[in-house]
Amino acid sequence: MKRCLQNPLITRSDIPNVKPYLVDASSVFNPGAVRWGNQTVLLLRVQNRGRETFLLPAFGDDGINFAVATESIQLRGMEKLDCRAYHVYDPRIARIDESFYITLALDTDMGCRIGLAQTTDFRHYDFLGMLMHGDARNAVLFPEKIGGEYALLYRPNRSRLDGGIASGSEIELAMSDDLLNWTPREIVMSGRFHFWDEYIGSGPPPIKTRRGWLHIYHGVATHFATSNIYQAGVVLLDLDNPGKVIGRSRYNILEPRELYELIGQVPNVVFPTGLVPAHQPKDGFLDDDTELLLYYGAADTCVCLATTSVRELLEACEEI
Ligand code: BMA
Repeated sequence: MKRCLQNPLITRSDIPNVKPYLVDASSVFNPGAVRWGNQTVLLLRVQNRGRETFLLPAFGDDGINFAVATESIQLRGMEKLDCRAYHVYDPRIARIDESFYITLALDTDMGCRIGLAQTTDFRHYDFLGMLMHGDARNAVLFPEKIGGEYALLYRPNRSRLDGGIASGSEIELAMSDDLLNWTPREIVMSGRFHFWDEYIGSGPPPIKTRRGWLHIYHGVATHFATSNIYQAGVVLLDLDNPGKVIGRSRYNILEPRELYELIGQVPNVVFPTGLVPAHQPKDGFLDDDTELLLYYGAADTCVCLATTSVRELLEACEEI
């Protein structure tokens, strides 16, 4: 992956003061990203000095320079929840037909849950509900139905990392008729203990190529005991049966190397959450030459961009 020379693209100093809660922001990271007309939209995870979480949209036409909105988004319908969501974070955006669906992590008293929101204009957002009941994070929707059903990848939290954070080493597939009621189907992939991706979770929603669904995920290496290393890798899933892995990168494709990735609120973190093709395919399949823009959080402190191509990701998936 090639880091953008303008990295970090968005830092705390780019966040406008949104009185009374969001003044002098502490950090901005893990953005959802999607192309909308001629613009790229980012949905930024922003924290204030109370370590409270806000989601702010940012808009730009060149994929590099963004104007951050002066208001955090409000999710209509959150009051339907029968529990308090302390933090709503790590948005992933999938376009299905003319709607944008946003999968979210919700920190509640029962643990972490997956939430779903919808927008068509990035001004009004509806909270549709919580998906599934168990502790889970890192949910991403496929951008179209597969075999007549919606498809979702998610990562159940069945382990605890040093430091107490709930994590997991399996990405699973669930299917649904209505986007709200999901049936777990199968484990798609597991972490590789002792190597770069011991604990894993989905990054941005998968993208469609003729060879399969390309999916960027994050892997956590814990074997350096005092410091977890968050990296990015890629996997290729079967087009008709997305529970089947066709290829997987042996090496990570992006790891913390630059100072803005090595040092910050949480050191040693690249956390990919948004993937935007530079050109939209006409027939639904991305060509091998298509440039891809990967937006990621660095050290849980700022937003960065690295680029690659469909071809390079497909080649990385042949490493095993
Ligand atoms: C994960 C999530 C992410 C975060 C990452 C690194 O477990 O909580 O939101 O960026 O840890 O701290």
